[in-house]
Amino acid sequence: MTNMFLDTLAKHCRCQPDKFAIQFVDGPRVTYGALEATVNRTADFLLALGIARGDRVAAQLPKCLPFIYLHLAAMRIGAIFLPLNPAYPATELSYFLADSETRLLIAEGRKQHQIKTIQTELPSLEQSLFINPNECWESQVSAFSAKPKMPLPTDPNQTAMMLYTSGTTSRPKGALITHGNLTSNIASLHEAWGWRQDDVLLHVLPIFHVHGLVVALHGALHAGASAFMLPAFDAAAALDLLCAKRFSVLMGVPTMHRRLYQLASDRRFDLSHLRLMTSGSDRLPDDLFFGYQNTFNVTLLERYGMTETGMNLSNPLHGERRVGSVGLPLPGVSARIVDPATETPLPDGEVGEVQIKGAHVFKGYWRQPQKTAEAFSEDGWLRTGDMGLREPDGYYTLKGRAKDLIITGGLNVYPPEVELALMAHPAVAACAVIGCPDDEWGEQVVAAIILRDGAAADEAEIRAFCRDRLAAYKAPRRVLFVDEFPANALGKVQKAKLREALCG
Ligand code: MCA
Repeated sequence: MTNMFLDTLAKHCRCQPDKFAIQFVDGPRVTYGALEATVNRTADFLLALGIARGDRVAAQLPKCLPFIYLHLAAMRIGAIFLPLNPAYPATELSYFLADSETRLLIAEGRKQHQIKTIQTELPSLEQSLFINPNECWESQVSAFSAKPKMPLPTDPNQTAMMLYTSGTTSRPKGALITHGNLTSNIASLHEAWGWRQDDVLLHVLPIFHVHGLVVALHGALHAGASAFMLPAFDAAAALDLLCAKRFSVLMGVPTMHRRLYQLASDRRFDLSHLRLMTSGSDRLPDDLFFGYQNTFNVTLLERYGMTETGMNLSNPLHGERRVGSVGLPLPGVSARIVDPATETPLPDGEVGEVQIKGAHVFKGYWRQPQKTAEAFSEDGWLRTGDMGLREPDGYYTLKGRAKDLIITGGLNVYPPEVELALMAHPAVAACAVIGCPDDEWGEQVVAAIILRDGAAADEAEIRAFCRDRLAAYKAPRRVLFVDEFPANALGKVQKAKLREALCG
């Protein structure tokens, strides 16, 4: 195995201490030397709080420097870092913290009240630290040692991060990502995408997901490159910055690319100085691929990944970036297409389930041996739940999903989770949640509801009800009241027919 990600980062910190590693817009430039010192101080701070190897450390923070320091510091001392979407309401947060038996939570000061309301449900949560993300973290840990107190983790099987993913049949599961997984994936992307030390990344993604945290931020740090961070995606600010020619890399989801493209309207911008602009987390629509070529003189590089693996397939840096295709297996990644019923490999051109193997594949779900076993075929391939085909020249194309999943703005929403929330409403007799195609978001969450006899509820009330229980992006954008659902002989709702009837 190549040097682990944290070793490579430490090497950059030693060899180029004055180089700019990370800068938030309007914030100070953090050099590699300063990054190393603050991460070490933060690690020492965590040790002083009693955090030990294997403990879960959760952060529910906006995109900010303290988040990055805490993330790297927790991994550095062998703890398991759990990033949480700041949009999670108390009910979801409570589940994640309880299930993971998190010992330490770091959150924004304004969350204090929310945590108090769920504290009794969280016997393992020994400490909650409320911070102001805009205050200088460096001064808060200045009393701690800038010299590492313990060696970096050396066991590639040791868990570095835990990321919750929902499922079609169960509550969200904590995917365990090891130091070896991170190292393998980042080394593979380094090679495939030609990461360079003089790259400057414009970082526009959230950092509580694999895409923004691992693929983009770790990617830049592993290369010894520089990352300029926007705290939230803003198409106008991003386009101004991109035109200023300081940047060489941008990674985004199709909704972001759509907003940039729409902002350009009928103007032309030459962004060809960017050597790499990627798109992922959802399918890149063909019109956007071609629109980008015409408007920005850029051919987007589409790739395919998932939380459990990081990146799997990618269009090439050099060579054909094929519209509608997610490209070829990345270095060190094996892919195959199988018949979902028999799990036997299918010939090129036939649609089946995409399965993946490699050192980047996660080690399992936290305390869910059954779910972990179900995630893999008998011969050890990860069942992605995505359908696709392999073309004779090795390019893969995705062709829908075997699982009931909606992707909106690059975020996964599992209909059963939304349906569970809806069923808690006293007026709802039955419901079905579907994804309707949407130009900007890819898909929109739409709920079809049958009301109980004599009960009344309107769309606004149902949406508000969901938003109290679910992160805003999971709440239905549209609520439609119907008298019945198309069902098969066993009474199961036929979602494909419902989509045909309701998506219009
Ligand atoms: C925000 N809203 C959303 C979403 N984001 N609704 C549905 N889907 C979303 N993704 C809601 C807001 O709560 C708000 O609701 C309304 O939409 C409009 O908000 P707006 O300000 O326009 O949105 P935004 O804050 O600008 O966010 C849009 C976004 C964001 C920038 C596209 O969703 C985003 O950063 N997406 C990237 C997600 C990502 O990183 N995915 C990677 C997952 P209201 O108006 O009702 O208040 S990792 C992964 O998938 C794998 C590993 C992979 O391959 O990458």
